[in-house]
Amino acid sequence: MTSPVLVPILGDQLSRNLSSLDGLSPDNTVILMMEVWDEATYVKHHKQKIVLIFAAMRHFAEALRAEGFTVDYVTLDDPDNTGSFTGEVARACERRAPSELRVTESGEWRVARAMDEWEGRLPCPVSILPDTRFIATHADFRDWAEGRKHLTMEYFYREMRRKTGLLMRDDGKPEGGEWNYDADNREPPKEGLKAPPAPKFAPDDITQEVIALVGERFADHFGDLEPFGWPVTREQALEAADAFFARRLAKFGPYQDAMVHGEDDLYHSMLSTSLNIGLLEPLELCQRAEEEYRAGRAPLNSVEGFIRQIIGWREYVRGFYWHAMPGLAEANELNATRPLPEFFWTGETDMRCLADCIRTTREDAHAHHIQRLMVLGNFCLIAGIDPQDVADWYLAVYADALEWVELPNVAGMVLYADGGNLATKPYAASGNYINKMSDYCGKCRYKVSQKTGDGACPFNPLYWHFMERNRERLESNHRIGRIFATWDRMGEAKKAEYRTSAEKFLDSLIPARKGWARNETGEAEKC
Ligand code: FAD
Ligand code: DLZ
Ligand code: SF4
Repeated sequence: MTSPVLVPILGDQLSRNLSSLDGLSPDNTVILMMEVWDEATYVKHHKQKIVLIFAAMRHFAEALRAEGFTVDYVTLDDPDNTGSFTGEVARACERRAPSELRVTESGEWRVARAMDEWEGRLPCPVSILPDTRFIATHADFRDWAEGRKHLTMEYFYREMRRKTGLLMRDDGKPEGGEWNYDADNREPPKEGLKAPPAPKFAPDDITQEVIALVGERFADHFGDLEPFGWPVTREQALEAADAFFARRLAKFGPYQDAMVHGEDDLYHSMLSTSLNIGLLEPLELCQRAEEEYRAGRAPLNSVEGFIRQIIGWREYVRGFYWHAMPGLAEANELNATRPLPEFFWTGETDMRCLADCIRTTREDAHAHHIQRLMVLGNFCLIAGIDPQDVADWYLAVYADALEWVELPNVAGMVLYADGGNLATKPYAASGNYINKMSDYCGKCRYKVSQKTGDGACPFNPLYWHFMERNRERLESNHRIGRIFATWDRMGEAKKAEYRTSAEKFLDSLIPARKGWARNETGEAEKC
């Protein structure tokens, strides 16, 4: 092969219809895939996340080879591996003397900036192509956001409904007459609520080899290595999607916000890892969901809710990320500076809701949305945890975490660190919300009905402590401002009790030791 086109494919670009592969024939193309130390350690990812990415990359390489493509696959333990995308792309240029390097843009700011340097460093022209796997282009989001005071997701979502035609009637109105059926989707869990299990995929030889590698090289990273059951091929991901549509979609809506001890994913799809690394496409999932509705197998509130998560929230946070970076990574509007507590890594806390969410995170590299938002996130918000500590934790511990989706959720939705550009109000809640939406509180050491003092649910005093601390910033917010009238009506003695209880609890928190999320120096370790 003379002067081929060199196509680097990153670990979250495992899609056959990737823009960089479009129109290329196997005869004159070399595909480059790289397991690199920098990516595996810029935060110390959960062991299962590394297995997921490497195993899916190795399977994707096999599938491309079966089509006749030449794949240069650099494994982590290749003695010449330089440890970085830039180093490996430069080495591949020496090996292959390509006529052109063609790559799909990176999903992450950090890698995109490195890619911008390639043109000047490499001996061939470099084309960086748009990632066409998203429904909204960067320009779509920019145009929509321009001149708006508030970037409310709901209005962006309506644009996406119009653009895709999903759940739209011929007269241009939304199916069923409403855009959003969230009001029907807040059922608390019934006693004994249990969903049909999501499929788990037994690791084949390729995945077993990666599990052994990760066990050896990343032993000090957070999380259980096994059992590992995530889909690592498109076929497995399609099987997981089939199971979701057949068994869970119909009840996805009503129980979307419910939490049950030990029932980790309830009616959620468990498809985020497959979507985020490219095994599934957002539009194909939404079209399947719509078919289930049209065939009468799933109600509109469930189907609309599922579609909104994908063409609404997922597309919106991606647009928001590129709109708000690089500032978003530094944002700290509420001046939160408390270090993340050690129990986020060990799970050792008597707060039963947090312990259960951290357990599922450790066991599965997954927790569902309300666990991430209203238990783990809510705690970080009202306890005033430093946004960078929180972002590192979420980026490290979830198998579906890539910065473009993790950071807007953490800094914007959970912590209000961006000053309310993403969320219209902070999602702060006392123990009452968790008690209503879960079965956690009944067997907790703390009493959810007790507001202050020893034995009171810590969410209760922390909630008021947060409100009082941030009064100046929050009072003018029409969605939350009225809460201060309740505070003002409280007697001084009651207020003092809240303050004392919250401060006593905050003082008891042990900060996480350095080295859980990043190594001590903050630099990627040497391979
Ligand atoms: P389902 O509940 O079945 O939802 C279907 C799909 O909708 C998901 O697979 C996902 O692709 C999409 N989706 C739902 N909510 C969101 C959202 N808020 N933002 C973007 N997409 C959404 N999701 C990630 O994919 N990666 C992350 O790193 C991530 N970090 C998060 C951090 C915080 C603090 C919060 C509150 C949410 C985060 N989410 C993240 C969103 C959401 O929690 C996960 O997408 C979801 O739990 C994945 O499980 P699932 O596939 O069963 O989702
Ligand atoms: C998350 C991840 C990890 C752990 N390792 C690799 C890797 O070795 N090689 C690779 O191509 N991609 C990896 N990824 C995913 C990348 O971090 C992701 O592709 C970039 O951040 C761009 O979005
Ligand atoms: Fe969580 Fe409070 Fe309920 Fe315990 S009582 S489970 S700490 S909300």
